[in-house]
Amino acid sequence: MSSRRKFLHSAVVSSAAVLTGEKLFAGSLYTGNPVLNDPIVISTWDFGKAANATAWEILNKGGRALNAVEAGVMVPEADESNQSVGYGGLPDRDGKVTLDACIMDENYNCGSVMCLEHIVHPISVARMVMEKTPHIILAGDGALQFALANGFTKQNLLTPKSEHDWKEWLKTAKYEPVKNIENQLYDKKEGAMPGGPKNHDTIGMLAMDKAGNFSGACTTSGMAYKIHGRVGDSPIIGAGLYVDNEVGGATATGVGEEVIRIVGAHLIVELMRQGLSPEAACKEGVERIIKRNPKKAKEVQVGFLALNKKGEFGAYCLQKGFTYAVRNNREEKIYTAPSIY
Ligand code: SD4
Repeated sequence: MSSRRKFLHSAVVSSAAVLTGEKLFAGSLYTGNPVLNDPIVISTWDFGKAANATAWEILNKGGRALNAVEAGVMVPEADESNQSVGYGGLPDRDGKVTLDACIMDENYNCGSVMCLEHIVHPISVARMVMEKTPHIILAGDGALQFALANGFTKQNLLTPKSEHDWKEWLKTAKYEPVKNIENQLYDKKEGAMPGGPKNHDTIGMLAMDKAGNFSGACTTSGMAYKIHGRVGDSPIIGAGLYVDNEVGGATATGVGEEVIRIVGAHLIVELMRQGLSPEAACKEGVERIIKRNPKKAKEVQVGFLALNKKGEFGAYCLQKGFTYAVRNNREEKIYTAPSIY
């Protein structure tokens, strides 16, 4: 094809795509009328159930979604048996437990901490960044300094169990950062990171309160044995978490690098705005990851979870095994997300 013909051809193809897009979404643009007096909280993985129970106490009394999600995710943060969130999280390759967390409310207010050490509840530091500073993100030593100046206490987060697991990993770990990171991505048999906890992962939580307002929180110790300083999707607003009070919210778990590339949570919220159901939007998100690199997508896990203003929820993931927990007036249940593979 001549370059002029090639140009004309692609121009026709792209205008057809735009037209199809308009047709697809015509008339279904999301209106966002909230459901009132019917609160709901959803969160990633089985351990989300206990976190939801705490969030539910607040929602059921008419409390604010923001307070519910903060209190909810504090449960796994403090649970030392959970080796992928907060206290007891698996360390980076240097043996340091570094935590990532973010929180977002119904007014686009958000706060985030990245690579924070020594603090059991990074989510509360993230909330303080949101409420007490003109900033959104604090990272590393600066985040720690801010936390300590605001009444948080320093604690050793590396439990004997996580230290033991890290030392075992060190026996075979080759210092080849990229390869090692890829090697620990996903163990299809176990549904979790090899050398890491089984079925334990980031907690992302979304809630709608009785007033129909949304908030979300996301907190993690990130990928086990990562390079010191590595930050995943979880504390990045738009990637690991996004909330838009007109539409709903979305959160992510799995290999953060894949989620960041497609700005996953924001993408899913925007797809819901255009009329997709939470599940269909999450599916489109994982398909976007496959489209970029189909070979890589087969080797990693990413799961998305979403909730809209009607109180409808849904999820989708790459590999089998992603579960999420739901609590509302009608049910307290763990669902298994549909997967592509
Ligand atoms: C990260 N998304 O740091 C987080 C960790 C996670 O399964 O969810 N792992 O990339």
